[in-house]
Amino acid sequence: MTQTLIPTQSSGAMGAEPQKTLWWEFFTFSVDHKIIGIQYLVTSFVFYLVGGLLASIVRAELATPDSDLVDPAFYNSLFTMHGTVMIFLWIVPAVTGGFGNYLIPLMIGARDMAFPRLNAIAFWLTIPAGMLLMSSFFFGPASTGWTAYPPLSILTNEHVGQVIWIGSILLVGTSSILAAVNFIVTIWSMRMPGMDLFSMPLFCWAMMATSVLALLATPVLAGAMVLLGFDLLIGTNFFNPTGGGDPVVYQHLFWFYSHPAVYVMVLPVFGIISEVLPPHSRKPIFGYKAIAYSSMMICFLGLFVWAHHMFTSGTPDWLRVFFMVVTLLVSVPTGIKVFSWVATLWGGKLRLESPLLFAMGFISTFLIGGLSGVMLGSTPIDIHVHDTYFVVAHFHYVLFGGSVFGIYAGLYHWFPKMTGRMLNEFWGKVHFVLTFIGMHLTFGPMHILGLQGMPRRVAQYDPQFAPINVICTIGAFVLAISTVPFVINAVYSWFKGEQAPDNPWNALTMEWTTSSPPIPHNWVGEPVLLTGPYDYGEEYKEARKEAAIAASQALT
Ligand code: HEM
Ligand SMILES: [Cu+2]
Repeated sequence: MTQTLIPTQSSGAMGAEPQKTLWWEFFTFSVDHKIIGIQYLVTSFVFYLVGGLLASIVRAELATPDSDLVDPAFYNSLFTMHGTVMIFLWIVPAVTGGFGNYLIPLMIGARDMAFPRLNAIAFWLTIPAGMLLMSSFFFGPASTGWTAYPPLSILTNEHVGQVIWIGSILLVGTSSILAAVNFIVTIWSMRMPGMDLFSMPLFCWAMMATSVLALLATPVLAGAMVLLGFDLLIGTNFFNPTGGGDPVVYQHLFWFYSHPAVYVMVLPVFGIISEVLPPHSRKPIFGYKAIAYSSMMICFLGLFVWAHHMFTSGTPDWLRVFFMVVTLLVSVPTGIKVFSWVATLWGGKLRLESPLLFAMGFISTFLIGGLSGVMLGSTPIDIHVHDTYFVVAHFHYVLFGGSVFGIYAGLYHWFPKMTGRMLNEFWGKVHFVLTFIGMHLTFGPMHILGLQGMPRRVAQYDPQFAPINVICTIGAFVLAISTVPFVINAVYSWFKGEQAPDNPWNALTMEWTTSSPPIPHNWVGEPVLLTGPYDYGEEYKEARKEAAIAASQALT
């Protein structure tokens, strides 16, 4: 692939000798944000495979109405561990720790994160957290759902597994808090000269909103976990109704974190999409400020919607109305984003390669998840389909169609920067098609199952639901297979792929102005800002030419 002269925003390090990271460095306590970012991405992807394996067993069990593959008690553990691994060990670390760490310093022209050692500590907390959680398979893993509602979670037979589960959540929570502090300080205080808040890439806005949310909400989860741990271990009665405790208080504390956690899982992905669309459609992003402000609006509103998970928990009517209204309001900033993305694509010169395909897959599936979310947000509908497969369909459209598609878009887009190699495009397309089909086949029919009344979290079900469940299970196996071309492509390309140019997509954000992979400390000399992050298309042609001349003069 040839390097055309799109101006670099910076004068430093285009064509500099790339950073050669030796394989063993990925296993060290490195303080380099790029190594830490890749450590997060690879580790969390391994956990994704674990979570996917658990999901496959769950779906295999559900291929028939009887509980014939695993016993029902173990089935409970399987979906509990699946949900926990997917959220706490895959999506959250991948989108924040992975992409956040790798990209933020590069995008704002900084040499590293504000607190590199804290950064390494945050990463190295996730490994023991994951191993701890996995170790519970030897003792009887937690089986009370990823929500661990008391009184069930205090009275569970899987006492040890539940305690391990709490310990593991506390470790990943601590890691999240440390990472959030680091992101906020870095974005706020380490931007390069000339880059004000409104000229930084939208991914940075998204990470700012995410980190504020994580910082405000995670300590509340930690509090809930500690109290639950006390109830379990030393017999306190915070949540135990027989001792005068209140289980509903747990639900409030849990969802005060866990609804924002949904935004922690999708806001960074919104950021990724805003970075992927402009270079691959050769158009400026539509509505920069609208997208930036809508991230902050989602961050703010997202803190006041948690009790929409508790419409059937005896919540008083006036409070249900409040939470319903705020929940529906969240669709405004989200709609603004979707509108802006579609408007960015509109009339663009679309380069229909894997990054853009996954980004468009994201927009379409996330939209469906958003619409079923609006339905669930209205109290009467939620009361009707609460705890049915409709809810399972909804959150997988958001988390799989949203987060996972976005992560893949980001991986295909930045893989050349991270490794200095191109991914194979043909296998990328195969991966996309299989994932897209598998995703809709698995989760689409679950809407119908839910509306027909099939409850979630059950190993056995009424035989009338069998045909649709077979479709979902086939879809899940297509999804499992879809990962194979990606894994092979990624591993092969990392070692043997076509050499990547510094800027294969002719993109304008700062990370593309240094070598692929970037040199240690990212730039030789001071990086200089020459164009806005999204100055694509005819209207900026002259400006880009001038910037190119200025850049080449600065180099000589
Ligand atoms: C890889 C394909 C996936 C398949 C086939 C799959 C399938 C399932 C199934 C069958 C359940 C059980 C539903 C129930 O009985 O309530 C479930 C639950 C769940 N899944 Fe997935 N899932 C997949 C990916 C994901 C991803 C990417 C996430 C991201 C966070 C996720 C998060 C969850 C959560 C939070 C639960 C709820 C667990 C609970 O009820 O405690 N899943 N999934
Ligand atoms: Cu929610």
